[in-house]
Amino acid sequence: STPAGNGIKPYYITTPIFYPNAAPHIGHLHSLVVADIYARYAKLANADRPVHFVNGTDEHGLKIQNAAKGKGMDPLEFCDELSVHFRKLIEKANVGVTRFTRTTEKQHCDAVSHLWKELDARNLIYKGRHEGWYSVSDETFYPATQVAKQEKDGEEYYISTTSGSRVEWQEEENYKFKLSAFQSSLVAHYTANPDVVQPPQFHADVMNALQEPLDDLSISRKRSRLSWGIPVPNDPEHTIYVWIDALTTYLSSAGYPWSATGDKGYSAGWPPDIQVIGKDILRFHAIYFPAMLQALDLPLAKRLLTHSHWTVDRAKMSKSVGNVADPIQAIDELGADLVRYYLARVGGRFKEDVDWSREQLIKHSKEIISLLGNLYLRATSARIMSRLSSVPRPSVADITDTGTAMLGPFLAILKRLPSRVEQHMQLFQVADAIEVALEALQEANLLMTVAQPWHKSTSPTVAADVQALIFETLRQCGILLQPIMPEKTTVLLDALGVPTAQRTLADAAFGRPGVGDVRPGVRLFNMQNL
Ligand code: ME8
Repeated sequence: STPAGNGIKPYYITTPIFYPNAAPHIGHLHSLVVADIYARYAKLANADRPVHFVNGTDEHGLKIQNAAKGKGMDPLEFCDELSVHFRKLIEKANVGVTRFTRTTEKQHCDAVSHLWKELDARNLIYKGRHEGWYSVSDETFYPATQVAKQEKDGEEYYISTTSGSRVEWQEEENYKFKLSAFQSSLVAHYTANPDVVQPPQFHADVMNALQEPLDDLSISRKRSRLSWGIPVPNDPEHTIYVWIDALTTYLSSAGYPWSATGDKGYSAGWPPDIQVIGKDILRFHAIYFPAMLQALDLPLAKRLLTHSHWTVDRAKMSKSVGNVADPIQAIDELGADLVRYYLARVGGRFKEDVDWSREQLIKHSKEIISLLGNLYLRATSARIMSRLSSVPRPSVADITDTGTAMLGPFLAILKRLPSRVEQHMQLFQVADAIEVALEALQEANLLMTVAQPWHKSTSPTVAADVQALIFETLRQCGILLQPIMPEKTTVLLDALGVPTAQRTLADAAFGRPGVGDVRPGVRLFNMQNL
């Protein structure tokens, strides 16, 4: 189920695979939407290049083992039930995942065993004692410097100061991966490729983390403690650490170990063009996984797009805490596109945490309904349509500013619009890309108000020019916003009569042919209750 090769390396994009210990929340949808925006954008940029988009569920480990036990369920049955919710969300939100991987699938488990054996064959695995503070919720050890004692209702316990999760002291003999051997090659990689980790502040975090000596990584647990996982090859008394298992999904979902192709996965898409992650798991993706890949002599991901968190009343939304916003409920109320729009518009800056609220969701929905939906209705109003019924629509490339001083600055905005959006997208500034389109829509609305094309005091020629430029704005924005709001932009471009073959990124250039028979009165959003 990996894309067929035609000489072009598929565009490969991944999101984290989620723990199915509870139903998905808005944070999960956020990662999915961000990745979907780039997957769709890649398609618009090059329709011939296959897109491979991976997501799935991370089903092994203590966290799931305990959650299933708490429900009195068999862990696989438990995962069967919850994994479905993640799939449903993907469908409902129109996210174009091409491969949904469950880590309990045989093909994946085989890939993990293979990877272990490869590391072992390179002498990078050894048995040693391990002790430290383990968080089941985060499935990770924390150094003593990141652990603090807490007291609540007379009970004493320890938490990680990084995530706030509870930690427990654990000591046992287990297998370790020689992570320390990759310290200098990782520093060299990030020094030579300072653009990999985006936005730049997270590159700085990775460089800082690499200033500290890397400890070898404990990569197995005694079976008596953790039975729900993939056994260590040739030592069934140990279970493979869930993060080694989970990170291997990115490889297994692209067909690793590629014994048949011999091209290190290139024809299946390897390496990823973009891996989208939340900042909580930066270390796993920027240090552990690249070290594993270096160990295996495989190319590293080209970009690691790291986003911050959605909070509720400033606390990180999380399944364990229970302060979550339900994405299904939001989509049922407003439709997928308005939720996607809000996530991208507000969460698309990636640098800092943002607070989720229904009021903000409604406020931003109204913003786009008014700027885009109402602009369409204004430009195709009955009065304008009847005034211009016998005036031929000018070609926008021929429109000049003669006679009015209004059109010049607006023409300049439209001419620059596609390249400005593209620049922001390439720099992973999704929110800024959207804002550039919103500015153009705002100016278009203003132009309508000032030029009054419906009024008899405005000459029919000027009125026709103004209407043609509004249509052009709608056409350009319709094309450029397709990755954000795929359904609504399709309705818009259909209503404008833009042929489906003329909706690529290149078609967004000012003055490209496109607008055909415009259907008046089409309501993009039907939201009387907002
Ligand atoms: O960490 N805001 O799974 P997970 C924004 N299985 N994004 C959020 C978020 C929030 N409040 N909460 C979660 C795991 N996310 C592992 C990953 S990958 C090989 C294994 C998103 O279910 C964000 O992408 O805890 C974060 O990194 C991910 O969900 C964690 O999901």
